[in-house]
Amino acid sequence: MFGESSIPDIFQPIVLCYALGAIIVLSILTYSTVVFFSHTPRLHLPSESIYRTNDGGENLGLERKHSLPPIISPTNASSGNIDISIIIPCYNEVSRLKRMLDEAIVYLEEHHGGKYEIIVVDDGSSDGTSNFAIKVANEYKLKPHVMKVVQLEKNRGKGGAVTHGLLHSQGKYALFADADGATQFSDIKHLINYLKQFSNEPAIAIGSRAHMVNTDAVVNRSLIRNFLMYGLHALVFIFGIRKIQDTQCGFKMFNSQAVAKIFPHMHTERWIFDVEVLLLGELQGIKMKEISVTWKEVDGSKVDLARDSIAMAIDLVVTRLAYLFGVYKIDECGRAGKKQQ
Ligand SMILES: Nc1nc2c(ncn2[C@@H]2O[C@H](COP(=O)(O)OP(=O)(O)O)[C@@H](O)[C@H]2O)c(=O)[nH]1
Ligand SMILES: [Mg+2]
Repeated sequence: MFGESSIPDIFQPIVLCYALGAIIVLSILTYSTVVFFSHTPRLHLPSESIYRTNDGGENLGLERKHSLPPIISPTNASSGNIDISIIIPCYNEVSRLKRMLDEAIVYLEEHHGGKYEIIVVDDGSSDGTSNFAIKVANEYKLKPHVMKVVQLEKNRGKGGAVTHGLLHSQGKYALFADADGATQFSDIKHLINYLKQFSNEPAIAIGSRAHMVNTDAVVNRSLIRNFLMYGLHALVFIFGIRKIQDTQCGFKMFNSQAVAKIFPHMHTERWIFDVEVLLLGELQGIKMKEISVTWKEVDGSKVDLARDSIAMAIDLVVTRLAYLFGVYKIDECGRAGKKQQ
C-alpha cells in the first residue's frame, strides 16, 4: 500500500514534520491574535455607583446623589420588590430619547405602575442627556427613584453601559432597550409572557426582527447597511450562534436569575456584546427564545458603518474563539465576588 503512495517513503516523515510545524505555528498565531484582540472590561469607578433622580424640584442640578443597589453577582441575584427594570444605554441621545421615554412611561404607568424602574445609563454623553432624562421624569411627575440616571465618566460602549445598568437593576425582569425607540415598547408584554414560565430558572427573551427581513423596514435601509447586516449574520452563523436569527436587536429581556448568570461575566463592551450575552447563555444551558417584535428604522444611528463593522467582525470572531481557547473564562471579570468588585 505505502509503496503506491505518490510521496516516496523517505520524504514522508519530512512532510509530516512540516505539516505538524505549520499546524503549531498557525495555532500559536491564532491564539496570540485572540489574546491581542480580547477585552478586559474596566471595573466601574466610584462615581459610577451613584445615580440621580428627579428629587431636586424643577431646577435641574439640585438633585441629591444616591448609591445604586449593590452589584448583582452569580451568588447574589436581585431580590428587589420591583417587577420590571428598563435599562436604556444612551450616548448623546437628547434628540431621540423623548419619544422612547414617552412610549415607555405611558405603557409602564398603565401596566406596572409603582412596580418598575427606568435606569438611564448615560455613557459619557456631551449633549446633556442625563439632565434631559431628569427633565422628562419631572415632566411626567414620576416619583423619585422610578427613574435613575447613572453617568459614566468615560464612554464605554453600548455593551459596557447595558452591563452596568443590568448589574444594578432590581427587577424580577430586566429589559435593555435602545434609546431611539425603534422597537414598539408595548411588545415587552410578549417577552414577559415568555419569561413568566420560568419561576426558578434563568431565561432570556430575545426581541427579534427576523420576521421583518423582507418588509419595507429592512428593504428600505441603505444597500451598504443591508450588505453589512447579511455579512454579520453569516459570521454569527459560522461562529456559532445558530439557533438565534437576530442576535443584534436592542430589545432583550432577562429574569433576575439570568442577569446574575450572565452579566457578571461580560467582557465585550462594544456593539458585539449581544453575541457574548447569547454565548454565555448557551454555554450555561440557559433557556432562551426569539420573540418577534415590531420595529422601525429610526434616524440618527450611532453606528459608523466603515469603522464599526470592521471592529464588530473582529470582536465577533475573537469572542467565539476566546471562549473556545479558554482566553475568556466565566468568573474572571472581577464582578463575580471572587476578585475585587
Ligand atoms: N452606552 C452607549 N450606548 C451607545 C453608544 N452608541 C450607541 N449607543 C446606544 O445604543 C443604542 C442603539 O444605538 P443606535 O445608534 O440606534 O444603533 P442602531 O440601531 O444599531 O443603528 C442607543 O440607545 C444608543 O444611545 C455608545 O457608545 N455607548
Ligand atoms: Mg437604532
